[in-house]
Amino acid sequence: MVGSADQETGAGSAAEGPARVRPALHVHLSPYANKADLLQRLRKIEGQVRGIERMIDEERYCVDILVQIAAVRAALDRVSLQLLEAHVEGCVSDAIRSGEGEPYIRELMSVVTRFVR
Ligand SMILES: [Cu+2]
Repeated sequence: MVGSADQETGAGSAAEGPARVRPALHVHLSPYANKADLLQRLRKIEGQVRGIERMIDEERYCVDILVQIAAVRAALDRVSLQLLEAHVEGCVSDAIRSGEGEPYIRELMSVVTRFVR
């Protein structure tokens, strides 16, 4: 989950990705991820990150801080997995059904690779 800043903008996948990019709002259509749930999880993560900031400011014990960082990483991984599942069930499945699956599958493998390195 360590990556460069360009992941935030989504840049880097356009070259080999599908020609038309769907809006992120499609997630509400999936039973696996809905917008409200994702936003709630992210707000919780935001709070956890502020907690880490506070721990460092208060010069708390290093290992206690590291445990909190690991928890945030795990929480972000869960958000990613939920979004990934929604994307596969939604965008990718739709594209395959309409005979345009190939670029979506290439893009999917490319983004999954970012999570395993
Ligand atoms: Cu999608």
